[in-house]
This record gives sequence, C-alpha cells and structure tokens, in this order.
Amino acid sequence: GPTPRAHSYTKYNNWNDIQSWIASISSSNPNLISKQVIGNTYEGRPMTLLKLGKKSSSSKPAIFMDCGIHAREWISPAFCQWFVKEALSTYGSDAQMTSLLNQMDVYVLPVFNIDGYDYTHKGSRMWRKTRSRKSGSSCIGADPNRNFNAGWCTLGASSNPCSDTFCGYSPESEIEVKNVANFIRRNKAIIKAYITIHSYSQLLLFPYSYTYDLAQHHSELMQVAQGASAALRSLYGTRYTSGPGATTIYPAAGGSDDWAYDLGVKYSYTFELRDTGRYGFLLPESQIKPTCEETMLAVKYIAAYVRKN
Ligand code: ING
Ligand code: ZN
Repeated sequence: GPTPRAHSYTKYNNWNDIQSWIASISSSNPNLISKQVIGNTYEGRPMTLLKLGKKSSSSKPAIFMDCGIHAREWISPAFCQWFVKEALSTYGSDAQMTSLLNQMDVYVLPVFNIDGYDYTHKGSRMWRKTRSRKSGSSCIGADPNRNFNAGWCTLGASSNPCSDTFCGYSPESEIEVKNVANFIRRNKAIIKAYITIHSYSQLLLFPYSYTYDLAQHHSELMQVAQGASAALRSLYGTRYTSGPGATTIYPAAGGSDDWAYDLGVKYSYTFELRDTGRYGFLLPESQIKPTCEETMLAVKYIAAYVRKN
C-alpha cells in the first residue's frame, strides 16, 4: 500500500491516523511498549490500551492514564500521543522517565470515547458524549464522565437523554465506561494512580466531585496537586488551580476519578488543560506543543511521587 506520512504530534489527528499510529508505535519498540484491546466501543471500534514500561519478570506497580473521555476536548488525545512519544524518546536519557519506566508500568488509553471523537471530526465539532442509541429516545449518547458508579446521577448530572450531561440509563451503561472500569477493577492490586485528561480551564482536580465531603487523603492529594501545578507553571508560567472537583469546578456525580478513588486508587486526578476560555475546546494547533510540554512536567511530578511512595 501507500507509504504513510510521519505522524504529527503538533496536529489534531483524526481517529484513523491515531489508530495507525497506535499500530506502528507499539511495534516500534517491543522492549518498552505493548498493546492490548480492552473491548470495543458502541460502534465497534477497538479500545487499544498501550502499556509503557521496561519488561520485567515480576508484575510492577502501575499508573493508568486516559485521554478523550469527552469527544470535543481535542487537546486531550493530543497529550496522550505526546506522552507516549516522550516516554519512548527520553527513556535512557531523562533520569525521571527512566526510573519511572524501570520501576512502574504506565497504561495509556489514547482515546476513551472513540465514537464521539470520530463524530467531532466528521459530524459535529462540539459533540461531548458517546454515540450509543436506545429505542424509545431519539437522542444519542451519554456523558461517560457521569456514567461511572460514584454517586451515580445524584448531583450535577441529568437523567434526560438529550442533555449533554446525561448520566446514562444505569452506571456503566456505556460500553466504553464498562471496558475501562473492568480493566481497572481487574488490575486494582497494581494500579497506584489514575490520571484522566480533559479540557479546558487549567485545573488539577481530585476527589470528590459527587459530594462536598473531603476525601480521606485530602491533604496529601492537595500537596501533590500543588507540586504538580508548580512544576507545570515553571515552563511557561501557565497558572493552574488545584482542589476537589465539587468546589473547584462544580459538583458532578459519576466521574471517573471519584470512582477510581473509591475503588482504592488513592492518587486519582483529573486535569483540565489549556486554556481558560479564549479558545476553549477550539485550542489552536500552535498551542499543542507548549501545552503538552508543560503538562508532561505535572504528570511526571505525580508519577515520581507515586513511585517513591
Ligand atoms: N470537566 C469535567 C466534567 O466531566 C469533572 C469536570 C471532573 C466532573 C471530575 C466530574 C469529575 O464535566 C470537563 N471539562 O469535562
Ligand atoms: Zn471533559
């Protein structure tokens, strides 16, 4: 067939290009990267999870990171692609990345809501939800970040299937949510941190969002978030606010970070990347590189903390 062009990390790639990239990057360096399909989306696309880490005979502690829970937040999948590229290209030269991948595995799901992401390229740019259908309603999709089983549909979520924050017909009714939840449940003994990448608002959030109660580990989660935000800011001066979701952005039940935390994954964080609203979801491609560079510092800060604790 035709020779594919080199993958661009400074463009918003469509699902077709990301899928080709997943195939080629995972075969490029078998000592550091492998892939597994954790299930298919509603429309039948494979959800391929990348595993980064130096091969080891014993099982290693791990970090799980997903991008693209919401379809229109295009900077998010761009960051997961950037992270994988950086991990592979700086292993062996960057001390922090080398220690991380020697001692831990990092699972990366480049696009969580693939059907929705594809629809924002081919149908409607501002689509947020999944693309599932149910007889009895003409409205399509549920909000995957309202569909996890954490105070499900009690607060900041809608039971109206036409709403952008529709919580779904039951917890994990969305197959993409079920696939991710099943993987994390199956591997909860090794998963030490859960990181989910959204946009926009420049926030680093942690549990809880479904209640105003403070998390059991609130002070430590806040300390780590503030350290990560300071690391991020050190590069280009970008300011982030850290705090529990409910009071820092808005109360919202059914989110993935709250669910992972209550499952026992203590270091559970939601990033809201650039910007603060000038471009919002339509962040120009010229900002992909600086956004990803600064976010790398925050994610590596959290990873280093988790590795040492
Ligand atoms: N923001 C998140 C949302 O799903 C959030 C905020 C984080 C809610 C964690 C619940 C839990 O609404 C965006 N931009 O998607
Ligand atoms: Zn989002």
